[in-house]
Amino acid sequence: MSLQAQLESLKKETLEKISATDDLAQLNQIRVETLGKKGPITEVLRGMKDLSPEERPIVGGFANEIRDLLTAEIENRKVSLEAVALNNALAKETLDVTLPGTKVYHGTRHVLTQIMEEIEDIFIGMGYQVVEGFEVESDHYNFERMNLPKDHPARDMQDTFYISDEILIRTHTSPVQARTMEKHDFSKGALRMISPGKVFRRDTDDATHSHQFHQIEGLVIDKNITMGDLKGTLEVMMKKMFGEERNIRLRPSYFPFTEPSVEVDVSCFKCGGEGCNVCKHTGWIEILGAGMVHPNVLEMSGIDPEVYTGFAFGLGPDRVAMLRYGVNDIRNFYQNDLRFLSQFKGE
Ligand code: FA5
Repeated sequence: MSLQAQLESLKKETLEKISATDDLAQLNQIRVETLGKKGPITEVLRGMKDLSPEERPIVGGFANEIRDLLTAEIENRKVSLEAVALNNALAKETLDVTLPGTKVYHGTRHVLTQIMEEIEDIFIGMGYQVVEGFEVESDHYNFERMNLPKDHPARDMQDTFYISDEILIRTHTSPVQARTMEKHDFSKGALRMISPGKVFRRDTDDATHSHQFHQIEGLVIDKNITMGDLKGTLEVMMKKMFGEERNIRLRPSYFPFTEPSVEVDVSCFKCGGEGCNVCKHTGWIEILGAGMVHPNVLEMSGIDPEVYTGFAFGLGPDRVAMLRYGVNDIRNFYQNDLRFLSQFKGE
């Protein structure tokens, strides 16, 4: 067979193979086999030296023509096979951008933090400063400066966790009173502060008691402060927290650091005072302890009780939250169950 005839049949055979394949790897194989260094076309071109000078340009031209033709055909086939592969991939991996996205879970501040910040805002609005105290306190500030000397029987009301004889974790936020009073400069005006924070007691946990809970201490000292100021202040706070229709009542009580002392009740949020299971059929719910600051407490902090008077209160925000949301067990606040906590979304 002449060289031209060989090339002609190679061309025909290769064109058939190109159109028969639908696989890119196989197409590449055809290219290497036909046009590669060891392929038949290179072979023909190499054998040209044995041809007569007349034949050489004719065969050479023909071989080049076939090589160019096959190169172009392989390239065309490659482009169309790639387009098919791309279309198949697009069809398979279709993404519906109109489907709803995956929701990102947003946490919220703890319900007790929300309540405490709300109470802070009410008092900030009345010109109070917010003071932070220490959770680890000394016996001196927690008890003695609150008019509870060592061996005072009223210490039993607040049994606690001692770290040493003199160091304990505080049983109430009242030590912040003494720490703030002794630093206050009365030439700059009245002392008005609240102090929220954690407190600890050796109480047995039940539906309304936890060994760790929160308090918000309040203290106002100036000339001519009376029980009327205390009552008015608490009334404003309660109405803001529980609604305008709420009333409060003051009952005589005893705290060593206030004289006189009161327990403050709020009219029941559920029955409005009629009596129900929430208020134990009394129409009232106890929410805080308060009173006029005892002259001994003022004196121990270097304040003259003949010139200055003041009131103080200690409020339990855990109980406020229970009343506000109708939570019937205080322990829910401390068990970190998201099914419970995530109900309080905050504003
Ligand atoms: C005191 O702790 C006083 N320091 C409050 C005070 C301050 C009186 C300033 C006068 C002047 P009491 O022990 O009653 O008082 O606690 C105050 C409030 O804390 C209670 O009304 C209640 O709301 C809350 N409380 C007390 N014990 C617990 C407990 N174990 N778990 C949850 N809340 C409690």
